[in-house]
Amino acid sequence: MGFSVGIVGKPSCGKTSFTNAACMTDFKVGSYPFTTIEANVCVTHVRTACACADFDVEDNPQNSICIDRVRLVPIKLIDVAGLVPGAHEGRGMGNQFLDDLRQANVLIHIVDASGGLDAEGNEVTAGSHDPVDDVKFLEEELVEWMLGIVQKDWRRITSRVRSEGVKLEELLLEKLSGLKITRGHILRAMRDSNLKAEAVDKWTDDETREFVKTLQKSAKPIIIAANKIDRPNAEANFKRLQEEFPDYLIVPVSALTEKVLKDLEQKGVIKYIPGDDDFEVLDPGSLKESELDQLGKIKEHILKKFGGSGVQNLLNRAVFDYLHMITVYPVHDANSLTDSDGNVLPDVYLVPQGTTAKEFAGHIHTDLMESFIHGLDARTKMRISDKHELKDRDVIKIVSAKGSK
Ligand SMILES: Nc1nc2c(ncn2[C@@H]2O[C@H](COP(=O)(O)OP(=O)(O)OP(=O)(O)O)[C@@H](O)[C@H]2O)c(=O)[nH]1
Ligand SMILES: [Mg+2]
Repeated sequence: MGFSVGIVGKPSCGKTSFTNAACMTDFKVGSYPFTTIEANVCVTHVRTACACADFDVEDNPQNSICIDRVRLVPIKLIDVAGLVPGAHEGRGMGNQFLDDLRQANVLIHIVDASGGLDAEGNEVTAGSHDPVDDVKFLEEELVEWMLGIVQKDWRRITSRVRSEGVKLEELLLEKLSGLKITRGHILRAMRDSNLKAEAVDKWTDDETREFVKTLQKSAKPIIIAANKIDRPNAEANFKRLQEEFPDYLIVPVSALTEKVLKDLEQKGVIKYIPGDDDFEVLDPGSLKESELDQLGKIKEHILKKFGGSGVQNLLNRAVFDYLHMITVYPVHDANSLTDSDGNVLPDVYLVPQGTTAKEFAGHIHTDLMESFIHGLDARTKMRISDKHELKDRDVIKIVSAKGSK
């Protein structure tokens, strides 16, 4: 599957709790550091208006789900081992977890906003640790890791650029394509850090680091979950994080709340739609007074106050508002909007804004891109060329020399 989100942060900040709440999985959670060692991988969904409403049709989704004209598009979460300072030098679980993040398009940094853990994830007096430090150190670790990859065989690279005239971006792409880093990312980072590829042998260490930092920001951007917002001190820290990092997307989150509500929804005790700031108790008689009281507190002090538990909202905002991904529906027949089996609007793909019709064909299958002839817009029934930029909720038939989709 295409779109992957890496879940990162120091030990015990709540990565696995967030993942379990989002995916309704049962991976091990613990109040001691390094509960997770091997990465947990699972699937959840982001929610967006479905194209079925535009065409007023009943759909038969295959790779996704449609509920009341809202399309649930699958994304992959990768919950990795906790990150401690010096991880790039092998401390804690070392670099293993970073390698697990190679395929991530974006990272969600789970921060313990209650300030109740030291930098290594050990419990300390609530409020005594400053989460601002966590944000700074995670970025530094990430940059060190990428720098290590970029600078491997650096001398050989610089001399090949200088003496053989090989393009630097090609050599870097070779190293970095496994990290989902594209030529576009590399060229943009060089431009933004004002560095000339031809003069790479003259780049200072600081300049190379600056280049890698810029590359990280566009290729592995970080979004912040101010988690444990249900705990004392967390709200004040959330506000401080916002002040300190005005350019970041920071969302208050209570992974614990989301899991509790989803579990109760699954048992039929409440009606709750993830992302909502409310729920309905279906059978109050089945709950003890104290349980009802607890639910009332959750509603008042978390859902109403912060606009929801934050888990679903964070994922939606990360994908659509922050990364500007759009949804595009490939079909076999642009009139009936079906695949070759007659399913209406069967599949939806998440692609970056600005994706062209030909690039979109490549998202479905490399063959389809290589043999691309033209596209057909199901709304307008107009032909579209390879360079035509797609819009959100476009329904497209791809016509290729090897058949169509
Ligand atoms: N109050 C509160 N506690 C939480 C929340 N999220 C997680 N926790 C608690 O924090 C502790 C650590 O949670 P985990 O999900 O195991 O943390 P982790 O980041 O995966 O930890 P490692 O795998 O060890 O790196 C557990 O005791 C959780 O119950 C939250 O939103 N609110
Ligand atoms: Mg864990």
